Amino acid sequence: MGGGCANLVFLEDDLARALCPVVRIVDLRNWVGVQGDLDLLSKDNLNTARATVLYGINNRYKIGLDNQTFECVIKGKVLKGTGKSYAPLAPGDQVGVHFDSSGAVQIVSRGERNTEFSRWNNKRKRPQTMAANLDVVVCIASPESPPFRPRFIDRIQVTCEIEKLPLVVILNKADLGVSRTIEERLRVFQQTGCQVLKCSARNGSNINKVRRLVRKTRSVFVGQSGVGKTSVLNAVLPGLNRKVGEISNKYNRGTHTTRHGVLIDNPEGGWIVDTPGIREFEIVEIELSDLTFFFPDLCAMKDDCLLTKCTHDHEPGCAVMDAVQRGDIHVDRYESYLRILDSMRARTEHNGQP
Ligand SMILES: Nc1nc2c(ncn2[C@@H]2O[C@H](COP(=O)(O)OP(=O)(O)OP(=O)(O)O)[C@@H](O)[C@H]2O)c(=O)[nH]1
Ligand SMILES: [Zn+2]
Repeated sequence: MGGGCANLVFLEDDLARALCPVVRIVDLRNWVGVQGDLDLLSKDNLNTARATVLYGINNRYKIGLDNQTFECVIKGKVLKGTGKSYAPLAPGDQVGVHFDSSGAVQIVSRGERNTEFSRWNNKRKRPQTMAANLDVVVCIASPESPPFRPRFIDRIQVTCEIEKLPLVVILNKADLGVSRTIEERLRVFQQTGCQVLKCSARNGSNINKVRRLVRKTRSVFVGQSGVGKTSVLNAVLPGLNRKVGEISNKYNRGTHTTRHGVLIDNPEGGWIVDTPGIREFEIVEIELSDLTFFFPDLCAMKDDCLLTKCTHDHEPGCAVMDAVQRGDIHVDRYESYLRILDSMRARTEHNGQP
């Protein structure tokens, strides 16, 4: 692993020294799972290092520590303080790992996250973190095969606004042609604070721009299946050669080639998390009345609404609806807002909450 993502703490014996040569004592006190156990950690579990989670499958995790990777499990199977989420760890998480004298490696704690990118897992009714400790989210889309779905990107943007994470929208497969309607919708993303880039993993156009964007940066690539997340990644990091999927002829969409999120080290600094294609993206739980804050274009209008508690879907004197009428807010953005509002209301009713 590059980028100094792993530092050894409480280094005591030769085994740990051999496993991880970088030595730096760090304070683990604010780490989830550590509170109350610090004495135990420092006195008895001396061979503890700090590492980065690369991926996890069925409670088994691959972690990166300097230039090595290790397979490990969570000590006691549960990390204190992480019970309310779909999984305790995500790619990008910083973890404290313990090496015992037999060479076994166990995760004992998780570092506090600076940022996280999460979706709502409707089946398990919990937030599911796709990547942690990010600098930027990169949403990849395509004009065709699969078709452009701007309302999907809106949901990614709302999530980034919630987390205060910058979003870059990349339209891959630009070699297939980009319609005026798509250009117009991309402009809205630009106007609402996102960086927008068109590229083609197939003919290499603008791949150097994507490369510059992710250099020395911690990022996650998200998008529907088949838009070319892995293809862009392969183009940006030559020699990577991750498996690329086929577009199914029957459904004109991807075939979910990437099965779980994986953190990939960037030799030029930083890392990228490649994630599985997402079919439906549900937003994590927020106060219904806060949704407008996460649509910058709607938010700019809302202070002129007649009612302070306006939800902008039926109220008289609604400045947001007026702006949609005038064409100052893109009608499809408003549609997106209404659909999210609906799904959040349905979720609240389902949970039996007021
Ligand atoms: N025309 C064109 N096709 C592309 C481009 N990039 C990728 N593809 C094709 O799109 C298909 C899907 O590519 P992947 O990279 O596997 O897409 P993905 O988004 O990673 O898919 P999942 O892993 O299923 O989420 C493959 O057949 C690629 O060859 C491009 O720039 N132009
Ligand atoms: Zn309103």
